[in-house]
Amino acid sequence: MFKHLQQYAGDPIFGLNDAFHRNTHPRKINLTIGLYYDEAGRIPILPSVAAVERRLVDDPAPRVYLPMEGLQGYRDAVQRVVFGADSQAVAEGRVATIQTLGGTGALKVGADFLKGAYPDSEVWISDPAWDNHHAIFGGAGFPTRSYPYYDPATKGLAFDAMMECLRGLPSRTIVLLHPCCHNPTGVDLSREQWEEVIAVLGERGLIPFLDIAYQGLGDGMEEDAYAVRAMAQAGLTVLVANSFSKNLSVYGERCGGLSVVCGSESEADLVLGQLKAVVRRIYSSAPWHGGHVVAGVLNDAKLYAQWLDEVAGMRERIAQMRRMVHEQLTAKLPGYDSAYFLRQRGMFTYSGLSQEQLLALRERHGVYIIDSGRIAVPGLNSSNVEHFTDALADVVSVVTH
Ligand code: KET
Repeated sequence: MFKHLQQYAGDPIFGLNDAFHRNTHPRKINLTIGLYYDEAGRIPILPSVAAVERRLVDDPAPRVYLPMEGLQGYRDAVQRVVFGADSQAVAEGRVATIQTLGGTGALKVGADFLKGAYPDSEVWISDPAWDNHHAIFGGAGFPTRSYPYYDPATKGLAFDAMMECLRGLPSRTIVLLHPCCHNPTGVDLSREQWEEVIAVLGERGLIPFLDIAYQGLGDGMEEDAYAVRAMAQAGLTVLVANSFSKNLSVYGERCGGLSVVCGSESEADLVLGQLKAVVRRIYSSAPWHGGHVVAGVLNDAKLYAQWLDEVAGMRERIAQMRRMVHEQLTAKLPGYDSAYFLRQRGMFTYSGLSQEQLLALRERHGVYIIDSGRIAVPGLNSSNVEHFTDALADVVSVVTH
């Protein structure tokens, strides 16, 4: 029955992560996937998360179905973390929020919801993109297009080209944006640039869809949410997909949220109903365990404060690795400008390395970086960073000179 199907080419991120695990190089380094590793190269179980999990075991509760929209305490916590404790839009009851299956689930529910509301819109995605954005919105039946974002010449933002493109989009076009820690480039907008984007979104009647998967890993929990809050404040209708996979290190628990900021409380009620309808028809309800873990951490004042410290620790370690790489490359590769390691934010850095260089890194040094040249910085630690910069110095000087 299914012999006519095409072979799935695999995912460029998960595929190379698997290849890394098969490699036997003694000093191999995994810089493929957006997972946070600690200084010992382990994926941490945050103490705040472990504390809640112990409670859930010691005082077990029946694993009932959650409501379609998820746990109330979880949804409240999403609103506080993403929009801020003092959000006017939240206070006015204008934000419809549901618990979702990770950030990916939030994007999928949002995409299906928008397909019902605006079936003829296009979805515009940054160039380059997290590939799954095209797949998710394409899969929901939208044509997807790209707006300019990254300038390889400066390894920075192509802001003028981006703005020119946004200014030309028809009303009700959906624009996918990353509030912080852009994946794959690590290149973010400044607050002044966000203000300009917000003005154009408002003037043109565009629909911003924000994907915030790395809140707290760039400049800080509040700082990283600037664009979300500024858009809500400006009165825009905006969708926000957030993920707790990285900042709570609960990847496999599938914990995210989808929020839609609406013009009024009654509109938010309508939207919430439609979001529930989408959830019901695709997976019915969100996970009980992950929901209770996240709500347990975020709704307990002590654990919440502890979690903020844990995220600060991750953020500072990433920043330190960026500084170490820059320092070592400056010494090992004079003439190679590695300042982009310092400028780019969050988990990812966009290296601009060629396919030949990436292949040499894998084959000669066991250093795994995905084909786009995106480096997942948390795979580095003080024990392997020398090997990484040696390897980079080798392929950059050998292959290009
Ligand atoms: N949005 C972005 C921008 C993102 O980078 C990821 C994951 C997600 C959403 C998915 O979040 P989740 O809560 O896991 O559903 N990115 C990493 C892993 C992946 O590709 O799925 C990555 O880019 O390596």
